[in-house]
Formats: sequence, structure tokens, C-alpha cells
Amino acid sequence: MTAPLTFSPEVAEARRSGAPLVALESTIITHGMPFPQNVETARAVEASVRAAGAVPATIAVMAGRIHVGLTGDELQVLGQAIGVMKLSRADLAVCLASGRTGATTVAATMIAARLAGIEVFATGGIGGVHRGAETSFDISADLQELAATPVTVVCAGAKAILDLPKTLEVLETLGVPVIAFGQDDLPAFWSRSSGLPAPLRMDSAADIATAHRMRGRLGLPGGQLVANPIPVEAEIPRDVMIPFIEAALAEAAAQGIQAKKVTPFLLDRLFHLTAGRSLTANIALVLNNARLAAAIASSLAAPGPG
Ligand code: PSU
Ligand code: MN
Repeated sequence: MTAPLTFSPEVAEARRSGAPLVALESTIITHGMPFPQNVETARAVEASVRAAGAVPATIAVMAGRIHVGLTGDELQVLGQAIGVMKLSRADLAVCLASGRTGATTVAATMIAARLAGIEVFATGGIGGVHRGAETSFDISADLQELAATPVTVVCAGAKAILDLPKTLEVLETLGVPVIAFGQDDLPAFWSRSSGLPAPLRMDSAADIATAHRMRGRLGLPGGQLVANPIPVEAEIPRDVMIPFIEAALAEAAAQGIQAKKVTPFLLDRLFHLTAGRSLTANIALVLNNARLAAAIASSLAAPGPG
């Protein structure tokens, strides 16, 4: 028995012709952005992958199947659905077995991408080590997945709502390459710089594709994390974001928000605290990541790397 995968017509055709594919997650749609900007963004991200010469595969679970590539109607339904599960590695099989609808996080999208033979994935920010993790133990399963599943994930760094130094330490322990794209500093999602040096730096999509292939040649499990800074014109500087982040974290603590609810709660509070500016930045950075992921996927599909 094989995994219950359903390919959209566009993705099925790309697989037949060997066109470069880029996986996209769906938690950002259902739990990361409000309707209707979530659906508009998902469509724009897909368009940006296509414009850069690759085929987008947005991944979600519906009616007992992992859908790899969503039709326009499916995207519209998912973007407004109530009670959608937030799926990480732990939840995927239960959601499929019970026939519920689920949105895939970075971890679950990586698992589905690997099953579908897709090697590159674009998202906004990954989950990481939350502040206070020394008592809450809240460390996103995204980090373990990067250590286990051979997909190159393009993000805009980790969100500054997290504890970034601890996130880097855990990634180092897990043997995950954290590669800043085109700069020395680790980007911090809404801001181009976290103030922390990134462990690794690469300056071209072709080099990142070659490193991806090299891991395969070395027999190393796990993926690569590419941290692509948000475009200059869209960034919210760190000193502007920090007071909003502190306020959102204080609200989460006061309301006892825990586990899977933490990230969606903080994103929603920041949307309100920044009067929508955090969302505008979030959209810009995802589009930017989609373009870089498409370039990496195109390099991988071209004869040569590795
Ligand atoms: N980045 C965003 N918006 C999101 C997420 C990341 O810009 O909604 C989602 C991703 O799906 C990521 C998840 O995998 O949040 C992490 O959740 P947690 O911290 O509960 O592991
Ligand atoms: Mn968590």
C-alpha cells in the first residue's frame, strides 16, 4: 500500500514532463493569515512560482487524501473552512484516517513533498524554539523534520517571536544547514537582519541546488534551510517590531495560550498591533521565497548539479 496522494492536473502534468516543482504549505493559509488575504496570497504565491519557471504544488489534506496541488476551487474552500486541523508529523496519519480536513505545517509539507518526489519547498517562516522553552519545552517539530527529510526549505528566517539563538543551537545539534541567502546575517522574517550571524551563506540558487545534491551523494538524511531576507522595501526594521512582539507575547502569556495555538495567536495579535503591516510584510516575503525556491528547483531539474 502506498501513500494516499492526489495530484492536481497541473502537478500531474509537471511530473510527467519533468518540470521543476515547488511545494507550498497550507497552514499559512488556514492559521497564518486572515481571509480573504490568505487565499489571495496563496494564489499570488502560486503565480510567482509559475512566473519564475516552475510549477507550484500547494499541499493539504482533504477527505482522506494528501492533495499535492490544489485547484482554484479547493484553495477557496480551504481558505474559508472552519475547524481545519493544523498538521505536523504527529497528526498527519490521524487526519487522513479520520477523513478530516487538515492544513500542513512545514514539517507535514516536507513529508508530503518527499512522498511526491518534490525537493524544494517555499514558506514564510519555520517554527522554532519558543521563548521560555526551557520551561515550556515548546520546540517546533519543524526542526526535527529538517533533520530527517531531504527537502530544501526556503523561508525568510525564523520569526522574531521565537528564541532565535536557541533555534540556531537546536538546528546545529540536529545537523541542519542554515544558509543565509546573499548576506552574512540570519534574516528574521519581517526584518532583514536578526543581529545574529548565519552559520552558512550562499549567493546563488545554483549553488544551493548543488549543495542539495551533494547531501544526497554523501548519504546524509535531512534537508537544508535557506533563509532569504525579506525585500528591502517591504521590511519592518527590528527595532520597530520588537515592542509589538513583546506585547503579543505578554498577551499570550496572560491568556495561557499553549502548544499549537501559540504561533497562530501571535501572528493574529501582531496583525492587529501593527495595523496590518505585519501581514503586508509577510505576503512580500513569501512571494520572494517562492521566486528563489523556483530558481533552486529549476537548477535541480537542469542537467548538471551534482
Ligand atoms: N510561518 C508563517 N505563517 C505560519 C507558519 C509559519 O509565516 O502560519 C506556520 C508554519 O506552517 C509552521 C508553523 O510550520 O507555523 C509552526 O507552528 P508551530 O510553532 O506550532 O510548530
Ligand atoms: Mn509548538
